[in-house]
Amino acid sequence: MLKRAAVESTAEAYLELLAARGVEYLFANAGTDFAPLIEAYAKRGAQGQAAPRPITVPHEIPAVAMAHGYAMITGRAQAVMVHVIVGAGNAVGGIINAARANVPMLFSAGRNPISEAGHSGSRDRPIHWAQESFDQAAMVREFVKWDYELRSASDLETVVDRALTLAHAEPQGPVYLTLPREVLAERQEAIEYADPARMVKPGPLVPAPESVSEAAQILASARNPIIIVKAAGRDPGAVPALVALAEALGAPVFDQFHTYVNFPQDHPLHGGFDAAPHLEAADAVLVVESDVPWFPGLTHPRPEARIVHVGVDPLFSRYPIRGFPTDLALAGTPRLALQALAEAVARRADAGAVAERRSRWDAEHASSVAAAAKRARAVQSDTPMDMAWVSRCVGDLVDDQTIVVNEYDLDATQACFTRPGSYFAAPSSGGLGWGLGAALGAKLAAPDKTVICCVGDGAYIFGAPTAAHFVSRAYNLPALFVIFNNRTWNAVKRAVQSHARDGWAVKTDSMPLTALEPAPDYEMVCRSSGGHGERVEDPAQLPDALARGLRIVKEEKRQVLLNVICRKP
Ligand SMILES: Cc1ncc(C[n+]2csc(CCOP(=O)(O)OP(=O)(O)O)c2C)c(N)n1
Ligand SMILES: [Mg+2]
Repeated sequence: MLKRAAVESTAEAYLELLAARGVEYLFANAGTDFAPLIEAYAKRGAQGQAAPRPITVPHEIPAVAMAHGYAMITGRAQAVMVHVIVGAGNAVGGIINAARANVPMLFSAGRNPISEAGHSGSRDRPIHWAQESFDQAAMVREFVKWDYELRSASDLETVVDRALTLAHAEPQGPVYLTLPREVLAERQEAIEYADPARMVKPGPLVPAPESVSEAAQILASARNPIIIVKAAGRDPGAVPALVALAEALGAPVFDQFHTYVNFPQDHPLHGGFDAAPHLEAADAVLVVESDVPWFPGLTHPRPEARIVHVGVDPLFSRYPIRGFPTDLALAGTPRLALQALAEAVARRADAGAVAERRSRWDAEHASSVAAAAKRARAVQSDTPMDMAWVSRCVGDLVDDQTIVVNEYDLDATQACFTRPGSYFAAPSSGGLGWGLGAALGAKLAAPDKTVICCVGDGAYIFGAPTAAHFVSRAYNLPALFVIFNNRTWNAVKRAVQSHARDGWAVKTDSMPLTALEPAPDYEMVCRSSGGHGERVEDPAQLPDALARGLRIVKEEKRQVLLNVICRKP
C-alpha cells in the first residue's frame, strides 16, 4: 500500500520513514549538521507525529554502545547519528565492536554543507571548510556492510530500506549513511512510500541437508567429540538447539570466550570455559559461532581430529587471516543448523557410547563447579578484594529478572547463567568503552529487567562515564554499575608478564603505562548525576552493598555505582 505523508523537509521525511520502518530510537550526538533534523523533530513533536525517540548521548562511544545494547536484546537495528567527520571518528571503536559482534545498526553522520553558497544550508561557519573530507565513509567503510550518501529525497525510501535490510541480513552488522545538510534541509511537500515496506530482511538460512548428514556422521562416529561455542546465544533460540545437540551426542560444551549465554551453565554437559585441556583427546570438534576456538601456537587438536564449523559466516570472511582447519563448514542460522544437526546425530549416535560419555562429563561438570566455589571461598576475606569473590557476590544476585553486561572483569565461572539473553560480554574486538552504553541500551530495551553492568576501572573511564550517567538520569534508565577497581590496566600488565616472563618489567617490578593511580572517587561521578554511589572495601560488606544497590535501582529507580576496591595486581 502506498502511503503519503505531508512533510516540510527531507529531514522530516527521513524521520517519518524511520518511524514507519519500526526504528524506535535515534541515539544522537549533535552538531551544526543536525539543524534541519532538529527543526523537523520540533515540528513533528508539536504536531504529535511519529518519529524515532531522540536520545541525547553526549559522547559517541556510549551512543553507539546504546544502539548495540538495544539491538542485542531486541535484534532490531536502531539509528545512531553523529556530527560529521569528527563525530564519526569518535564512534569508530563502537562500530568495530558492532561489526565483529554482528549487531545490526543504522549508523549515520551528518555531512558538512557541500556548497560554499547558493543553497539553503550552504556554508556559514568556519568549521564548514575544515570538516569536509575527501571520503567521509572511508573512516568506517571497513567495518560496515554498506555505506552510502543520501543525495536526494527521491531516493530516500530505497536508501533507508536498503540500509535496514542489509543491516538485518546475516551476518548482521552496522551500515553507514552520510546525511548532507543541504539534502536534509531541502524543502518538500510530501513523501510517498510503501507501507509496509517492500524490502524486508531475508529469512533464516539452513545448510544443505547433505552437509548436515556429513557433519552428523563425523560427530556421531567420533569416540570423544567436543563442542566449542562463543556467540551462538546472539539468537536465544540457538540455546535449546545446542542443548539438544549436546545431549544427542553426549558431548561437553565449552563456553569459551563466551559473549552470550550459549548453554545453561547448570547443565551437566556445560564443560566450563576452557576447551584447551580437552583438545588433545578430542577426535571431533564442533566449533559453533566461534572465531577463535584455540590458539594454534599454544595448543590444538590432533591433526587427525575432524573439525566442523557452524555459523552464519563460519569462515569469518571479514577477518584477514584465520587458519583453523575446517573439514566441513556449515553456513546457516545456528538455531536451525544446530536443530538439524541434533536430529541427524540422534538418528546415528550409539546410545551406549552417548550414555558413557555423558556420565563422564557429568562428573567433570560437578567437579569444576565445586572447584569454582572453592576458589571464591578461599579468597572471601581477602582485603583488598579478590575479583573471584566480587564475581561470586555479583553472581549470587542473578535471578530471572537480571541482565548482566560485562566489560571484562566479572568472572562468569563464579556465576550461574542459565537463561538465554541474560548475560552479555564485550565483543572480542575489544574496543573499550562498550559496557556502560550497552547496559543503558539493554535497560531501554528491557525496562522491566534489572540491569547490572560490571566494568573494570579502565573500561569505566573508556565508557565516557559522565555521558553515561547523564543518560541514565535523563531517560530514567537506572542500572547497577559495579566497578572492579584494581587501579590498573591489568590486561596490559598481564601482556607484559607473558611477553617477557623474566624480563626487566617483571624483575624490577616496574610497569609504566599500566597504572590508574591516583584513582578517582568513581562513586562521585555517579552521584553527580543524581545516583547513589558507594566505595566498598570490606569483602564482608559487599553482599549487603550489592543488595542495597539493587534495592535503590529497583525501588527508587535511581542508578547506583559501587566502587569495589580490588587487589592491585
Ligand atoms: C579503545 C581501547 N584502547 C585500549 C585497549 C587496550 N586494553 C585492553 S584491556 C585494557 C585494560 C582494561 O582495564 P580494566 O577495565 O581496568 O580491566 P583490567 O585489565 O584491570 O582487568 C586496555 C587498556 C582497548 N582494548 N581498547
Ligand atoms: Mg583495572
